[in-house]
Amino acid sequence: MTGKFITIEGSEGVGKSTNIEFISNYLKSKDITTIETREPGGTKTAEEIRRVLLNTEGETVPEIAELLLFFAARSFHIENLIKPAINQGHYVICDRFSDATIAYQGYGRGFDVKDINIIAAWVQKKLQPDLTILLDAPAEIGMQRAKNRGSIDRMETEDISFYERVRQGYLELANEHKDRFVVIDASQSLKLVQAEILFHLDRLLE
Ligand code: T5A
Repeated sequence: MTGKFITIEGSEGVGKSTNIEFISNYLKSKDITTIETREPGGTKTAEEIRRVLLNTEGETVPEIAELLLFFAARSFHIENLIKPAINQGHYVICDRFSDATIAYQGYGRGFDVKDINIIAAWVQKKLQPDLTILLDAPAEIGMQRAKNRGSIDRMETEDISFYERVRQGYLELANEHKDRFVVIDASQSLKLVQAEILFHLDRLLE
C-alpha cells in the first residue's frame, strides 16, 4: 500500500497549522496513519536550516542563498522523511512545499519561475503532492492573524505588496495545476473552511 502526500499552502496566517491538525484528526478517525510535517523543516537538519532562514538576527541572507537553502532543507526532508513515510503507506500532511518557493521566491522575490522549476525537478525527482489545499485570503487578513498570534520571523518583515504578489502567485499555480490544487476561501469562518476541507479529503479517499 502506498500512502499519499497532502500539502497545505497559502500566505502568512491563513490557517495552515490550524487546519493541518484538523486534517490529521479526520484521517486518524478513518484509521489512516498520518505524519504531520512542515517546510522549511521536518527533519533535524532541515530544522537547523529553518533557523538560518527565519532568524531575524545575524548576517543578511542573500536572496539566492535563501532560494537554495529552501531547496537544501527540502532535499533532507524528502529523502529522510517524506518518501520513506509514503512508501510505508502513511499519509504525509505537509505545511508548505515547492509551491511556496514558486510563490515566495518566484512571485515575491522575482526569481524566474522556470529556473525554480528546474531546481524543483532535481530535488523532487518524481515526487508531487496528491492534493494541495490552497488557503486563500487577502494578505492583510493573514498578516493580522499572524501578528495577533505572536512574534514575527524574518520572512514576515516584508511590505504588504510582497504578500499580495505571493497570493497572486499561488492563485496562478492553482489555475495551472487544477489536477491537484483546491482553493478554499480562508477569510470565511473556520467552520466553513473545515467543511470544504472535509469535502476534498473525502474525494481523495474515494
Ligand atoms: N517560505 C517557506 C518561503 O519563502 N519559501 C519556501 O519554499 C517555504 C517552504 C515559513 C516562512 O517561510 C516562507 C513562508 C513563510 O514566510 P511558517 O512559520 O512555516 O514560515 O509559515 P507561516 O505562514 O508564517 O505560518 P503561520 O503559523 O503564520 O500561519 P498559518 O499556519 O497559516 O496560520 P495559523 O493556523 O497559525 O493561524 C493563524 C491564526 O489565525 C487563526 C488561528 O486560530 C491562529 O490564531 N485562524 C482563523 N481565525 C479566523 N478565521 C479562520 N478561518 C481562521 N483560521 C485560522
